[in-house]
Amino acid sequence: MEIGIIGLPQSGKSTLFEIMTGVKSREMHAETCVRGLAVVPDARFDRLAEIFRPERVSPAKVPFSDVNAVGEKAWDAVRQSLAGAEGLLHVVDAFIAADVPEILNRYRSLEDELALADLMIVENRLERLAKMAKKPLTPQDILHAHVLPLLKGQLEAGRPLRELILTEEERRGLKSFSFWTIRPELVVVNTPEENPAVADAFLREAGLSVPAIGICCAIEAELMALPPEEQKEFLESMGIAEAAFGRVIRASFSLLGRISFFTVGEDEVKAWVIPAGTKAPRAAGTIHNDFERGFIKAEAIGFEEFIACGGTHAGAKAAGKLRLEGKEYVVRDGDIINFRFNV
Ligand SMILES: Nc1nc2c(ncn2[C@@H]2O[C@H](COP(=O)(O)OP(=O)(O)OP(=O)(O)O)[C@@H](O)[C@H]2O)c(=O)[nH]1
Ligand SMILES: [Mg+2]
Repeated sequence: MEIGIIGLPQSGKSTLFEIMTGVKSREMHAETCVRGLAVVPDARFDRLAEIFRPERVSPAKVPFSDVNAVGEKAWDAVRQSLAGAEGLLHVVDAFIAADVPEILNRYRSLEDELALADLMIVENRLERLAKMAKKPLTPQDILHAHVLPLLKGQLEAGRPLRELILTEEERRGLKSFSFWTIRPELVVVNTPEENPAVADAFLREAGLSVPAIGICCAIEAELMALPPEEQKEFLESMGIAEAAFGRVIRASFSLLGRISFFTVGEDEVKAWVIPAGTKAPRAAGTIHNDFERGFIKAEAIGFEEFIACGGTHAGAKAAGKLRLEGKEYVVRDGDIINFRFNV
């Protein structure tokens, strides 16, 4: 689970990465790829931490990667560094080019490059497959021979691969190619300080098929440079309720189809990150293998209900709201869970 930051040179990638993760990527010239974790803002988590006042808090985090690459080999470095990234965050510079057609041009110029890179991989593989026609084919070869022409058509039509409807098996079979346009993408429009509304105009007019958010990295960087107690004042003076980078992190988190459930107690309040649709035993396994192996039941309650019951397990139990869920239970976002297991 990782999100790779991409964008044209000098679009504000490292600035955004630094705001979100606190890792000073621009000072780390020697490192081609800088990784950092961003805390996912979650009011429910904060509330639970307030209630339990635990020794440790462990909120959900999203890993981001920022590539510092210049020169001729930059593209290769980006490709290699981000091969394992599950999702992409595309930063589009709108802080100099503040009119919509030009912003769109910038967005498209990188998207076209990504699609072209994917097309080259597809064509290479198809050529190699054609050459081995007389040799015995592996199941992987057969899958590729069957699916890749479909991908080729899609890319030639100027459409990203993520729009194709593929089976799980096909997706798995294509994984090793690390295609750019098959991965989920979030667009971040980096707006000029004096015209934040240009992002809205862009989002209205561009007709993107992927989620997008406008943010002014320069303002947010200023904000993050302040001591925490002054940050709130700064936001209020700008008439903003929440820093926009928090929304970017949250959107990145849902981009990857992740949800979180909570474990609570006086020692620790922790948000556990799982793919949406995960059943209780697998979710228990993220805490410890033994929890999955010896899974008996999940004692679960939704966050809202927990609060409605006075924010205690005793209250929840008395109200009959503590559910005992079995192996087939699909964990919901915001569940507070206590696993019963036996090994
Ligand atoms: N005015 C303005 N300048 C910005 C903004 N965000 C970034 N910059 C400036 O743009 C320049 C590039 O920012 P970076 O964050 O290093 O951009 P980058 O995409 O990481 O650049 P490369 O890694 O060199 O491709 C820096 O001089 C920043 O100060 C913004 O929102 N507004
Ligand atoms: Mg950079």
